[in-house]
Order: sequence, then structure tokens, then C-alpha cells
Amino acid sequence: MKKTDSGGPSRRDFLLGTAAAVGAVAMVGNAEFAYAARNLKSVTQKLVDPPAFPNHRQTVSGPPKIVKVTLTAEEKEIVIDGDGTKMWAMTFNGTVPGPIIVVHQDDYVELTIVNPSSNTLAHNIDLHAATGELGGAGLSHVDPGQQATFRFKATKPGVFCYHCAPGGAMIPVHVVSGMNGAIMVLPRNGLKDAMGKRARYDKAWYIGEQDYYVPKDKDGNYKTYKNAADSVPDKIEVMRTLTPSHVVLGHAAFAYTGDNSLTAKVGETVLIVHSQANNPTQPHLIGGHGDLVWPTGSFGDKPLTNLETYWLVGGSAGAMTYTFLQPGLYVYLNHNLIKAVLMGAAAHVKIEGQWNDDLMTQIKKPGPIGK
Ligand SMILES: [Cu+2]
Repeated sequence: MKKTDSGGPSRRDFLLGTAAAVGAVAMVGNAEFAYAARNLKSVTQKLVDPPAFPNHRQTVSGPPKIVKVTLTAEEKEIVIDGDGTKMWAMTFNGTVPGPIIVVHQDDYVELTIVNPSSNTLAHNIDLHAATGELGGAGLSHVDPGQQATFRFKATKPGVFCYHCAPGGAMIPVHVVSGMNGAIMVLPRNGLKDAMGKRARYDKAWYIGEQDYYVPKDKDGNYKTYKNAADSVPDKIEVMRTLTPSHVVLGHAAFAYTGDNSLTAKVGETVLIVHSQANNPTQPHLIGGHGDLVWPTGSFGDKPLTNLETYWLVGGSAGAMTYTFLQPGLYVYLNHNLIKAVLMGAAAHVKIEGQWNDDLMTQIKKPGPIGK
């Protein structure tokens, strides 16, 4: 790994060595604060593959809980476009993006990270929802063959991204190899609209946007590698150009189209959480709107209303709700249309229901001009 880490020893020490030192302090902790969670009930959250959400309640009563989740680092070769381009992905639980975790404000997340011995690299997790050194990256740093568990209190309501951050150049390498996801921390009494009234949703989709930097050989063909570690030096050279080879929603270009399209019915309200751990983006639903939008991801802030497109800064997650009013095909995309159409950051949304002529109707079919 040293060979490929162009960050040099001082930056590695800063990003990793310091983490280990601070982690050691945190581990001995302060008893007064360390065991506030001691008497709380634990539940295990069954994480699911995106774009699905785990089963969850939109509101809760009673004391906070300890929510146990396990993320397993999995290095795997995946196909990232319709041409069959292969890339060694670095994943949480085998998916790009990693699964979305859902808790409520003041719950404790007890996270176990597993790095199987079949992997070639060290991994960890920095959760933007966590308060404390490096978002947990120091406490969760595991080599192949190791696992670790740490706990944090989800004090801030909103949607946040998480990502692997194992030190130096490996931080962006792992992030742009797919090792990122999101966590949603719901207010205990649910989401509120712009007037302060309860805002409910019927279903929820988690869209992780991903930029990939796949190296090409001298003939212009995408290169393949024998394992994840082997792919790193060439990948760093492509990353330095800041020009991705692919920008996708999910694990591959146009992953959520055809049989994998997102589906809902007229009248249903959908919460769409969108994360981008490395670059800014501009989510847009062609044919619909963001009825309520939290562009910064903070559920402590009033949502914006009726947006066409919203902005999402790199290294964050945002959320919107939309109640579908018309059946048919919608496209959910990054409204940088070059990234959407030429690079793959677009998804199809199929809505069933009855057409409303009042909202849109065809007056005259296409025909010769002047007739
Ligand atoms: Cu990693």
C-alpha cells in the first residue's frame, strides 16, 4: 500500500496515525459520558441493498435505542456499464453505494465493521452523522482478517453520507471505488413540512451517485486487474485528471432502468435520499418536482418547496419528497446532462395510475407543418 500512497508519511501520520492515538484516548474514555447508553434496549437493523430502505418507523416514542448494524468490506469486480466494463469495486456489504442506515435522533449506532481475510486492503468508516474523532475512522480501522465495533450517538437529525477513509491517497481511492453510503437520522417525531406540519412518505429510495475513474490501456480499452490493490496505482493517475470515466446512480451506468426501474403509484409520496461522497451534483426529477427539499440534508432546517432542481455539495446527502400526480415514465438524474446521458447518472421512474388531462394533455398529434 505504501508504494501507491503518494500522500507521503507525514500526511499518513496526520490522517491515520493521529486517528489511532486519539482512538486510544477515546477507548479509555470518561465513565461519566461513556455509558449513557448502558440501560438502553438494543435492536439489530437488517440492512438491505440500495435503492431500498431498511424497515423503519417514521416516528418513535419512548427512550432512544442502540441500533446495531454490521458493514462488511467486500472487494469485488463488478460490471459498471452496458459495454461490460469491469472495475474492482470496494464496497460496504457488497453494494455500490453501501446500504442506507436509518435511526432516530439520539439513538446510538453500534457499528461492527468486518474486513474478511480475502480482501487485499485495510478499510474503515467515517460517518458524517457521528460526533467524534474522524467520524469513527480511527476506531474502525481494520486490516484484512480483522473486525471492530464502535458506537456513536446520532445527535444531529438529517441525511449524511459515510465513506471509507483509510488514510492518505487511499481515502479518495476507496471513495471513488464505491466505498460510500448514507445514514438517515430522523427526528423522533418525524419530518416536518415548511409550515411545521408532519410530512409523511409512502416509500423511500436511496440513490447513491458515484464517479468512477477507470484506467485505459494504450489502445483506449479499459484495463482489468487481478485484485483491488493491483488496480490502485493506475486509478490514482486517472483520478488526478479530475475527469471521471463514469458518473452513475447506483453501481453502474443506468443501473436503475428497465427491470430495475424505480416504481410507484399516482398519489404516493416518495422520499428520495441522494448522496455524493466526492463531487457536487444537481438532482432533478424530469416531469416532477421536489415538493419538499432538504438540500443540505439537515432535517433541523425548514425544507424548501416546489424546486425543479436542487444542489448537493460533494461529501453530503440531501433529501426530497414528491407526491406523484401523473402516470408514466419519469427520469431522475443529475441535471448535468452530460453526466446523466453520456456517462450514466440517470434512473427511470415508472408510475402507474390514471392520467389527469387537467395537468397535461395533447392538443394535436405531431403532423405536417401547416395542416
Ligand atoms: Cu476501504
